[in-house]
Amino acid sequence: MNNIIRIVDLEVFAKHGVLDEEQRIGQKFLFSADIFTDIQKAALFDDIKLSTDYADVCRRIVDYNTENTFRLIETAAVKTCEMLLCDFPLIEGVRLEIKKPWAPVGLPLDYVGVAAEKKWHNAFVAFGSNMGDRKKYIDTAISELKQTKGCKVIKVSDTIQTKPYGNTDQQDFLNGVMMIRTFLEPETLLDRLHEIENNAGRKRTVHWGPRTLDLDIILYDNIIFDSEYLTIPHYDMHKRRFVLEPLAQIAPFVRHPVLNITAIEMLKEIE
Ligand code: PH2
Ligand code: MG
Ligand code: MG
Repeated sequence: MNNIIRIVDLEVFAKHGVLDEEQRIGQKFLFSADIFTDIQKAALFDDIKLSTDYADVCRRIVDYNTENTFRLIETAAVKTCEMLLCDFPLIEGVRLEIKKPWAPVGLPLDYVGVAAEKKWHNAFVAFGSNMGDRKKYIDTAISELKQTKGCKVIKVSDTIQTKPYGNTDQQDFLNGVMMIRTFLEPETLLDRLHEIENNAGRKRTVHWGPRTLDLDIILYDNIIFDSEYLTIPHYDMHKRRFVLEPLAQIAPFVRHPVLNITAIEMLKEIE
């Protein structure tokens, strides 16, 4: 992300603040943004339609922050980043700083401020179902993810019927993988996937038991992440044909960040 459109110290009179008088009277805020976007094509054709008009961006920042009030400038910063990613399709990422020069601190200072960064990430989500109307659970999940703010479904693999792996005494699965673009952080994305599983009536009774809907994050950019609730890459993805086959169909050259081999190579390894 080396191409930047830069806005510095845009003045916005807004009512963000924790104190009553801040919410009532309002004060001056200064917004600065580094907009990460590919400017090469616009430069080549010298055409504004191939870029993002900084005047439109400035107007949206002003409108959004006068129409909404937040207690924290943290919230204003993060939500303004998200708004810009949603409203301007060519923006890949935003680094935004908000300065509050009149912050009621009661001590002389230049300003207080926060900076936030948000960008689109590429992630792969594996889906599976082996109970009830399997196709309907999967189709509904895909459309719910499409309607999720901060998630765009880019590609969906064919759905394949697979024998249960692990606990084999259960119905066959329908499985597939989708590629998404998201500005949700991995754990926030996981929360949303759990919500969609719950909407499908998913009950967490038997570990590895039959399920109406299972949604697993298998890759997220090339991060390696491990917490109590979430492991990325998915700990067993490189051994599962029902993940690798659909993954290799939509992203043959995507790499496993730990093993450093492509989806096609992983699939060959298990054959
Ligand atoms: N999911 C599991 C365990 N076993 N087998 C198949 N064929 N498909 C799955 O999605 C699957 C599985 C745990 O999530
Ligand atoms: Mg699973
Ligand atoms: Mg799961």
